[in-house]
Parts: sequence; structure tokens; C-alpha cells
Amino acid sequence: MTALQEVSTTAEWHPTACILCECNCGIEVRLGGEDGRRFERIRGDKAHPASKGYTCEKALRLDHYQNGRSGRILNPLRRRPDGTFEEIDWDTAIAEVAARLRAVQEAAGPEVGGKSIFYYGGGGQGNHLGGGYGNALLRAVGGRFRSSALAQEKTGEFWVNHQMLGAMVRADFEHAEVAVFVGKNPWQSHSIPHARTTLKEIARDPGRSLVVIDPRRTETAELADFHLQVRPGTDAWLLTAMAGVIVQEHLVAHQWLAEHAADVEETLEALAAVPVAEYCARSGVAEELVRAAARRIAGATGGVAVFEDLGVQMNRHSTLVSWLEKLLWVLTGNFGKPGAVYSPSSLVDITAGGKVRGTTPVVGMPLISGLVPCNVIAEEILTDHPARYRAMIVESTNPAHSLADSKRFREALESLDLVVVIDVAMTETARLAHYVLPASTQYEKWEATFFNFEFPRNVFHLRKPLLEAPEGPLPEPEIHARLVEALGAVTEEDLAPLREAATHSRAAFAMAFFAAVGANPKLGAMAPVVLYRTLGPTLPDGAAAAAVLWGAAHKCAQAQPESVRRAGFTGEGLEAGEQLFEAILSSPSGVVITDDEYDESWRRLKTADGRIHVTIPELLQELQSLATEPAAPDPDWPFVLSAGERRSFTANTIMRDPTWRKRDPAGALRVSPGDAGRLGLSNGGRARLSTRKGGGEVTVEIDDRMQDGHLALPNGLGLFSPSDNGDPLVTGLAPNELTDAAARDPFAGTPWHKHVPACLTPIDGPL
Ligand SMILES: Nc1nc2c(c(=O)[nH]1)N[C@H]1C(S)=C(S)[C@@H](COP(=O)(O)OP(=O)(O)OC[C@H]3O[C@@H](n4cnc5c(=O)[nH]c(N)nc54)[C@H](O)[C@@H]3O)O[C@H]1N2
Ligand SMILES: Nc1nc2c(c(=O)[nH]1)N[C@H]1C(S)=C(S)[C@@H](COP(=O)(O)OP(=O)(O)OC[C@H]3O[C@@H](n4cnc5c(=O)[nH]c(N)nc54)[C@H](O)[C@@H]3O)O[C@H]1N2
Ligand code: SF4
Ligand SMILES: [Mo]
Repeated sequence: MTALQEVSTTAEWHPTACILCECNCGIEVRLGGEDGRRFERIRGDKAHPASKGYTCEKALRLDHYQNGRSGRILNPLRRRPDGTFEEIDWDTAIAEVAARLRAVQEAAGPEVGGKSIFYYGGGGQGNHLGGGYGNALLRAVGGRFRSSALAQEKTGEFWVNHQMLGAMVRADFEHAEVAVFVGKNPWQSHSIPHARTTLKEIARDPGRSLVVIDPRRTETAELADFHLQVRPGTDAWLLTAMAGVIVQEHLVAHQWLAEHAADVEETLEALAAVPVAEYCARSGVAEELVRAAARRIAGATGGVAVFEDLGVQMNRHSTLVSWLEKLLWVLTGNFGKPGAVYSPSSLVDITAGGKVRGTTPVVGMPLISGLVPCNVIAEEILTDHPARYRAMIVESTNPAHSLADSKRFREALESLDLVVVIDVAMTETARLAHYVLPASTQYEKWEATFFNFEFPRNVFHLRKPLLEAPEGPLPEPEIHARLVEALGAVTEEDLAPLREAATHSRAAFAMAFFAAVGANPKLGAMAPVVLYRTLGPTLPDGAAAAAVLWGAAHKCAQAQPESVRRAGFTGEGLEAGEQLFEAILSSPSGVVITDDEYDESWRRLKTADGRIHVTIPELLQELQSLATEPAAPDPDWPFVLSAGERRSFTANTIMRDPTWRKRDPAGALRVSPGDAGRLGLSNGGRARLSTRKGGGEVTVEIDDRMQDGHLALPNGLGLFSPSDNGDPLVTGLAPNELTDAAARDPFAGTPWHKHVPACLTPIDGPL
């Protein structure tokens, strides 16, 4: 092949990223089809500094997102009184939405005002840029309350991190001697770089061990050296027993704790008194296996990496379990060294440090990371409390499907004065909106995520559009800018001098920008939109949406100067931030933004004394109450349903086209052979699944990986999609038709979706 040929072939591959899970693996797409818009071929992008060519099978079917039967919306829609929608033009949509937001502010009265306007979402698995601009919109209406899916899974863990470390943590599975997954199935759900390769390497290496805590013998558990097949919902007892073994068998890293930790004694005393045998029995795991796994963790010299996820975060005692999970690696000294737990750098910290920023206005729940717990949103709407939420702006999320108790959440949406949905598709939530504003897809605009947790070299990937957006949809930054302007929160007078400065040089712009926002805090609150409208138009290739990253790059360089410098951005003063920003703009496959030393993790701790604070009094109390908590099986609901399991063809509700699924087309309910036998269920047969909140029909899959009494329904099913004749088609059962918003963690308000009391009855009987 000649050099010229090579260039022309490789030029057909466009670098971008997969948007189906938080890994956002770099991919390359070859476009084709009649209109040149089909994703004809997709492969891993070897030039991506984090994923290095890795993908799973899901990325290869992304054409279904861009071109599938997904109910895409192309024009702004306004709901008519009879519930149908009519198309309107953008000017009308922006003017009416702005006017109605103002009306809601007024209706709420001077004291509550814009605080009655709630912002939900701002990004999914692949798109966070828009959310940056959404913040400005919320401020423009005087709003304060917001939330996202993080507040139904991660806020309990964020709160624990905040108490213990003042920093967010991840773990180095690539190098760990012992890898521990608690309620996490990375073979299917990934969340760590090149998950399957890493898992196979650990399994293959006799010097390394894999510990998996999961009631199901998952694909990950199958590779494990220690599979602790916990009884559903009893992880608190199991992990207490493990920590108890570490203390009682004198496996604690006392010297390390003396150097690095504080408030240790109370926790050690409590763990010394744990009845290990009894707690193992309660959790259904053989005591010897629990002891062996705890010893393996404590004995590792090459690092222990731990990851907890939905199996415990959406389950009983979730915040307590987050703390216990952290005790496993803290008591054994596994932080800030290779193969262990670390604190990553960030360009934008999505956890907001895990700080509690006040309470919700109606129920009074803590705003961990500034977020309203998802399970109380409906309660904060369906009330006559004067501070209730009266309007909701929903962006890039589908809460009518993803939040607990969909029926009640639909009622909540229907009772609001105004619902505005910004999405690419006519979702379950959009159907209930007053206005639907169509966004360009993630392959038609500049996009990025802030899921950047790599270590020691952290990576950021700004993606270029692959395709032009069709006439109609707009990128979110443009939608937010127009709304903010229509609300009068940013005026041409504010923008003109900055726009002028931007034509001179970046340095001149920086001076003018910092002076302007310094002099006018109101303008500072609108910074993303101001940057978009002034710096944005000067960025190359129409990358205006990246303007918000300019501020983020400067902050990153200021907050983490050494790490940024080691990554090659060596300029003095503001220069390092500029260099970082330029590198982000000009690296279509992603770029290393920081290069850490292992010690950096310690410097990121934000506790007053820089130590890890071991005891969390509220959780110590909950730990002690485990001793007397009755096991209360309910004969009316003999099963525990995990409502929302990640499988090889689930991707939240990002993929709406049912034909994207190569396996498990109906989204079957998994049932153990024992239970199926007892109930007379057959593989592929139909059954009725019910809970206190609802029910529906499911297809049964008999699965010998399930334990008796445990059922698993996939996430992301039960979506509407247009059928050939135009009628809406629904595939599978939506998990939150079955869940209960009141079933939630007392601290963080996170749901217990993995532990729904349920009942199952055959419909057909055996075939
Ligand atoms: N394929 C695919 N991957 C995804 C996603 C997707 O939709 N599809 N979504 C992404 C998102 S948003 C997230 S948050 C992550 C979530 O990733 P995971 O948390 O790994 O996903 P789940 O399958 O929901 O739950 C993990 C495990 O919890 C187990 N479990 C159930 N009950 C219990 C229990 O009582 N105790 C314990 N210890 N475990 C229990 C289940 O058996 C399951 O194997 O996945 C991401 N990746
Ligand atoms: N019962 C139960 N419920 C669960 C879970 C569970 O396990 N069980 N898992 C929970 C978890 S962990 C999560 S993360 C949530 C996920 O649920 P949600 O927070 O609702 O997020 P997604 O399903 O990812 O929704 C993404 C939305 O973004 C839209 N979209 C795609 N691209 C774009 C774009 O470029 N711009 C805009 N504006 N929109 C776009 C899609 O059409 C879709 O409506 O579900 C939660 N709900
Ligand atoms: S689904 Fe996740 S792991 Fe799979 S290719 Fe996409 S980003 Fe990577
Ligand atoms: Mo999630």
C-alpha cells in the first residue's frame, strides 16, 4: 500500500467514543449508506489514551442510536390540551418556555421564586457538556434544586468518601494483587478500563486473586477465586463479618493506620465484638470462605482494589455498606500505592466533593453533592407545601422511566405547572412534557464526559461531530444560551466587550473575562453561556460548545499544577491552563491531562489533618443495630427481585430501538432452576411478576446462576418505540413500574431497587 492510499483509507475512520457506559471507550467509525450517515463499521480506537482500542460488543451497534427506530424528534414540540403535540419553531419555543418559567417563579411567590424550578439530568453515560450550560439556566431562573441519576446510586458512597477522605476514590485494578467487586458485575457493566481483559488477567495469574460478592454467579463471579454468594440484601452482615475477621485475627495494618488515619479505635472496638459466625450465617456464606477471603485481602502486599456498585448501592443498608467496603481497604492499608485505591484528578468534579449543601425544601433530606435524592422528588412535588417544586427542566435523562415508582412519578410530572424536556427522542418523560426541545445527537455535536477517573495518567476526550445535525435539533449549549438570553440574564451589553477581547488574543480575553466576572457576580453565575457566546465563536471547527472547558482547564491547572505539568503542560501562570485547553481541542482521540505520582492521592485528601477518618458515628450506630435487626421474610412476597440488571444488551434507555439487542430480545426475568421447578415455569414461558407497587408480564429465563428466592429483571426495558405501522411498541417490562420510592436508604435516600419484595406466578403453566 502506498503512503497516499494509506492516508485515504485511514481518513475514512472518524475518531469518537462509545456513549453506552461511563468508560466511553474511544472508537473509530466508518460512515456509509446512501446518505453517508450510517455507522457502517465501528472499531476500537487504538490512539485513545485510556481504552487503547478496547471495546465490548455494544459499541459495535451504535448505528441503532444514531439511525435506529428510536422515535427521534426533529422539531420543538408543544403539548396541546388534549395531550397531543404540535410542532413549533425555535423562536416560539424559546420565548414561551422563558415566559412560562417566569410565570412559575411568580406563582411561587417572592420568597420561593425560582427555587420552585427543578433541574433534573444534564448528562447521561456519554454527554456532559450540555449540563455545564444547564447550570447557567438554573441560575438564570434563580433555581437552587437539582438532581441526576447520581442521587439514586452514588450519593451514599460520596457522603462516606466525604466523611472519611474528603475526596473521591477509585481503584487500580490493572495492577492490584487482590481485586474485590461488591455488588458489581464488570464483565457486563464495565466501569473500569478494558474490564474483560483486566478480569481475565487477574483470573489467569496465580499470584493474584479475584473476590466477588454477588448473590448471582455472574460472569465475573465465574472467574473469581473467592465468590461470596451472599443472600440478597445481607451484605451489611457479610462485610461486617469480613471486617470483624480482619480485626479479630489481628490482620489490621496498625502501623500504617497510626501514620495515616484518625478516629480508629471506636471502629476497631466495635469490630472486635462482631459475632462473625452468626453474621456469616445470616449472609448465607460459609464462615471458612469469609475468613479465607478476608485473610487474602489483609495478606496482599501488592495492593487491594475494591469497587462497590449497584448490587449494594441500591440495596438495604447501602450507606453502611459503602463504609464497610472502605474499611476493608483502609484497615489493611490499601490507599495511595500501586494496585490499591487512589484519588483521581479531575477536570470537572461531578461529585462536588460529596459535601452536603443544605436540605431539600419539603422532606428535609440532605443535598449530598448538592443533589436532591431521586426518591424524594415526587414527594417534593405532590404536596401543597409552599416551597414545592412547580416546574421541571429535564435534560438528557428519562426519569419517568428510571426513577422509583413510575406511576407516582408520572403523577408528579402531570401535576407540575411546567415540564420542559431536552432530548433526542420522544421518551417516556417527553410524552408528559409541556415542551420538548430536540437536541442534536452525540455524534452530531461536540461532546465529552467528566467520567475521567484514570490513574496515574488521567484522560479527557473531547469528541468532534461525525455528522451534521439535520435541520431542527440544536446542541444543548445553544438551547441554554437562547433561554438564558430570553430570560434577560445575559445581555448583548455584557457580551460585546468580551467578544471584542476574544478577537485579540486568548490572554486579552482571559484578562477581560476575569475582570468582568469579578466586577459582576451575576455574570459569573452565567459564565458557561458567556464563554459560549464570546470565546466560543473563536474556537476552531465550530467547537463553541467546548468554551466551558476553557474555564475547567484553567481550574484544573491551578488546582493540580504538578500533575498537569508532568502531563506536559509546562507553561507559567495561566499558560499551563491554556496549553491544556489547546491540547483538549486538538486531540480528537483524547489526551492525558494529568500525570500523577502515587503520593498525589494523599495530597488530594480534604480532611482537616490530611488523614483518613475511620469512624463515622452515624454508621457505627447502624452497624451496631445489625445485631438486633430481625430478618422478616414476608410470606406474601416470597421473592427478592433485583429490578434492573446490566446485561450484554442493556444500556439504560440510551438505545431505544429494540432491534439493537442481539440476545435476550424480550428482556427476560431470570429465575433459578429450583424456583422454576417449584412454580412450574418453563424457559421462555410467560409469568406474572408483581410487587406492592405494580406488576406485569415477563418472559422467563431459567438461569442456574441464580440462587433460589432471587429474581433479576434487566434495566432499560419497557420503552416505547415506533413500530412499522407507526403504533407505539413496548418491549419488556419497565423495572420501575414495580419499585417503591419509600424503599430507600435513611441517610442518602438512594433506592433499594435490587431488593424489591416480589411474587411470581406462571401464566401459561409448563409447556
Ligand atoms: N451492559 C450495560 N452496562 C452498563 C449499563 C447498562 O445499562 N448496560 N449501565 C451503566 C450504569 S448507569 C451503571 S450505574 C453501572 C452499574 O453496574 P453494576 O452495578 O455492575 O450493574 P447491575 O447489574 O445493576 O448490578 C450488579 C450486580 O449486583 C448484584 N446484586 C443484586 N443483589 C445484590 C445483593 O444483595 N448483594 C450484592 N452484593 N450484589 C447484588 C447483581 O446480581 C449484579 O450482578 O453499569 C454501567 N454499565
Ligand atoms: N429499577 C431501576 N432503576 C434504575 C436503575 C436500576 O438498576 N434499576 N439504574 C439507575 C441508574 S444507575 C441510572 S444511571 C439511571 C439511568 O437512567 P436515566 O438517568 O434516565 O438516563 P438514561 O436512561 O441514560 O437516559 C438518557 C436519556 O438521554 C437521551 N439522550 C441521548 N443522547 C442525548 C443527547 O445528546 N442529548 C440529550 N439531551 N439527550 C440525549 C436519551 O434519549 C435518554 O432519554 O437509571 C436508574 N434507574
Ligand atoms: S459499552 Fe462501555 S465498555 Fe462497552 S464499548 Fe461502550 S464504553 Fe466501552
Ligand atoms: Mo448508573
